[in-house]
Amino acid sequence: MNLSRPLSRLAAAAVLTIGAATAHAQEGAQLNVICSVQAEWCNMIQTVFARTTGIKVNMSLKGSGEALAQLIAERANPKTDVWFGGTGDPHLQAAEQGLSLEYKSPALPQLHGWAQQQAQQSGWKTVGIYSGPLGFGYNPELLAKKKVAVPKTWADLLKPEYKGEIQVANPASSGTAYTMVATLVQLMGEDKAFEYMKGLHKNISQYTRSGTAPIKAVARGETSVSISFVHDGPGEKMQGFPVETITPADGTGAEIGSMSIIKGARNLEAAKRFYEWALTASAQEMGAAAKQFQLPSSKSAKVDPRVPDFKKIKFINYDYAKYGSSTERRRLIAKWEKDVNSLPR
Ligand code: S7P
Repeated sequence: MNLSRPLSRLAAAAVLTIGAATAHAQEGAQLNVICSVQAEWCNMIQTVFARTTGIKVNMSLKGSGEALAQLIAERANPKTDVWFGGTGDPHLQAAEQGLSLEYKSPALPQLHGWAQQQAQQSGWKTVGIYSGPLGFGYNPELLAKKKVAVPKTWADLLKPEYKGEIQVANPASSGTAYTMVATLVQLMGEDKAFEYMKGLHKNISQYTRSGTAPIKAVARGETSVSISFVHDGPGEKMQGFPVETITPADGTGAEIGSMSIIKGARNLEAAKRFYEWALTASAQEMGAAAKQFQLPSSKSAKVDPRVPDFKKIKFINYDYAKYGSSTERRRLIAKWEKDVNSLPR
């Protein structure tokens, strides 16, 4: 396989830093991973991990909500060993439902507090691998053409000039969209948040299945505004698309992208090895090398200048334990379906 330049550099670094690991390369060993970040990053970790350890990685790409649904369906006969990436709430739900394995990594002290807290809150059944703020993506060219201002607050999105201009994913299938629902409920209180989402519904052109689809639609000029993780913007921009991002001035939430080992994993030793590797700084720096700009959870990982500056963003105090619980997640999604999605637009 022909590796791109950043990939070959990272592969070389990984081979050097995990040089000892190659000494016990596990010929014939395999690992089944559900990967919930974008394809380029998934492909990179698949290639580099296999090169450094000799363990073949069978990778299946799925958004967070879909990944959780697959793990629930596989419960009696798990085919997955590790779930890498995706929003933290469904990882917490998987932990609560006994789908993931308790595993306390010796690398935990090398991670930021929020990543350790995610591990602790799950009873050590998941861990934070990155974080990223929720905000808006917008196409400056389309907005200028339509003479519509850049939205700066959640309230702005209710204005009539955005009618048919906004895309967001469906919270039943997307962890990104569930993060939006949970953020609004915490920011406004539940009653006001649902009134808000009913108003927003009138301006939505499409609820997509995947959380990353709306910002791709913005980048390609199919819609003017998206509700998205803002770290997904720079990668689109690097491909030459006109897309910018902004976080709402009235406050927003953030995901703790997580990783879990699946209970009943058939390749447990390989799963633990992958897990430890994925927590190293060099493995985490592959996100930016793959044009994905979440904040890495390893305190030693280099932070790319395109990673959103968390210090400049007004964050709510997101209650990950409460909004990651199965009961709360199911209740809010059912309420959104009944009270919001069923309304005409
Ligand atoms: O990789 C980008 C990203 O935004 O996608 C992940 C997640 O799978 C989103 O999927 P859904 O919303 O479709 O469930 C995020 O964790 C990640 O930051």
